[in-house]
Amino acid sequence: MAVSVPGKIFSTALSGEFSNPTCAPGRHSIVHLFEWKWSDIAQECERFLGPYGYCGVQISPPNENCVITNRPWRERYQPVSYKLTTRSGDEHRLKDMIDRCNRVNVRIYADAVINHMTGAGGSGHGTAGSPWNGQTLSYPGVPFSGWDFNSGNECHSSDMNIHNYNDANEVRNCRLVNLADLKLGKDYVRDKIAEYLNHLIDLGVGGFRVDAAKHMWPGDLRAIFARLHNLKSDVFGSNVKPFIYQEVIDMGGNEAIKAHEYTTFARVTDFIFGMKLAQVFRHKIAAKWLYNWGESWGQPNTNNVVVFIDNHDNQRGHGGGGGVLTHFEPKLYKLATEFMLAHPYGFTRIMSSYDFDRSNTNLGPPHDGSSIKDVTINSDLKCGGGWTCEHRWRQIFNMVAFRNVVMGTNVQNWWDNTNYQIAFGRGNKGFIVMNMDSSRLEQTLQTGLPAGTYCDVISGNYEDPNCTGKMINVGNDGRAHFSIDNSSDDPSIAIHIGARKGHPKKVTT
Ligand code: LM2
Ligand code: CA
Repeated sequence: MAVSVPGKIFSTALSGEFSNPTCAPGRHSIVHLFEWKWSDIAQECERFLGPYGYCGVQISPPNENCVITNRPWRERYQPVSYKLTTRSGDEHRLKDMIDRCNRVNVRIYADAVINHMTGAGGSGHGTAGSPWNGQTLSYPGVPFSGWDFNSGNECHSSDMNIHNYNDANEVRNCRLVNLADLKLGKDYVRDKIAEYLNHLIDLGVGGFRVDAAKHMWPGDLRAIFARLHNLKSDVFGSNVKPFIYQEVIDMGGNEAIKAHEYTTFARVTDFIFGMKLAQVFRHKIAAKWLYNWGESWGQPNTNNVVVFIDNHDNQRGHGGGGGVLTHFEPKLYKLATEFMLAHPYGFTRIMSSYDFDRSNTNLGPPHDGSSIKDVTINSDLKCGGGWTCEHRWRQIFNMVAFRNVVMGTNVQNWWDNTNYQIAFGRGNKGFIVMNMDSSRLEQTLQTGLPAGTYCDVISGNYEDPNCTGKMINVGNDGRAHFSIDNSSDDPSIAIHIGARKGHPKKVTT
């Protein structure tokens, strides 16, 4: 059944002041290098992310955090001050990384934890040596004191914690898992946070992921963002605002807080995306329904979202819950990621993980004593030493390039077998065929592409002048024959004009 779907990517909806990704031209995806050291990220920008067409990197929170026994990853979500020293490196390393990445056209987006400080209760010293006391709410490294936190005046729950997600006041003024909740209505608090974010902007970052945005009033966030500097003009040009994407977990249910409260000024992370795609690739919803993927599935406007298959929380059953696909199920994970990158909806983020035992969801990154280990790179491009590096999987990095090459085109030439075999094109630039069905796919399809011999970028690479994987011949009529064994590890084929024999290879536009 051939259906033509009118594409919808150039929306008329206004997007916010901070919604524009600040990628270098021709680049359209970021990767979260979760818990990597700054020195490793600097090298990764130069040796891989730049050459392979990535736009940028989401880094772990760069500010001082509390030190927890066995150094779980989650200690980095308990700020002690805004000094730039963590297990990933100090300010000098951070600056070196930002400069080196910017030089090869890769942007840095910092994870900004600004809703709270450490857990209330306990005391100690942070990763930069600053003392903190969660009993008295004293954080002299900023400095913040008890006056700077929400109290019983603002939060009316029995124990100061959040229990009722149907009460917006409680969700925003009480404590998220007992974390000391900052009083963001105060100018002093807003100023300190803006000073921190401006420090990062002046070092050259391109923007921020805002942690726990659901737990902050949109008006408070706007007041903080209004204080932000423009990005460094030598890198980004003049009058460019930071790119901001806010973590708002809105599954489309009945909770009090909705993603759309935040999308008039910046983007939100779209949690419906990974949940629904997991249902499709786990055979709970037939793939043919993807023909109208995007807003029709209850998701925000394409210009207002950052999309992803999994993130550092939901891949281990934290925030936003389980059920998503992860690197632990590589066949389905690759297919879902290929679909995400082939489809025009949203601004795409790739997760790059480290291995962990799923019975210990707190386990920190590969380490030697208290130091994070170097990321090791094998001769086949993959990583070793416990680093998973999904962003280096061929099927994924080649589809990052596919997305760059087809950007600006609509979904066209949709085809499905009424079940789990689907195919679609992107203008006259790219075409993908996927077989999640229980039988072989054997089809001649209209690709919309110019005649020629194309390298399938799922089974191999285009190494000019050769394809290392399958080759697909597109005839003068735009049609090509596809044959996909459903039991193969990679039951999909993707071709695009940046990997066409006899033409120069392209990974960006
Ligand atoms: C986020 N987004 O809104 C992060 O993506 C998520 O990783 C953070 O939680 C959360 N918000 C707060 O920044 C993680 C982790 C929690 C952990 C917190 C703080 O998912 O489990 O909470 O970081 O480290 C932990 C304990 C919790 C305890 C709390 C305070 O798990 O039981 O609460 O610390 O001591 C008593
Ligand atoms: Ca709050």
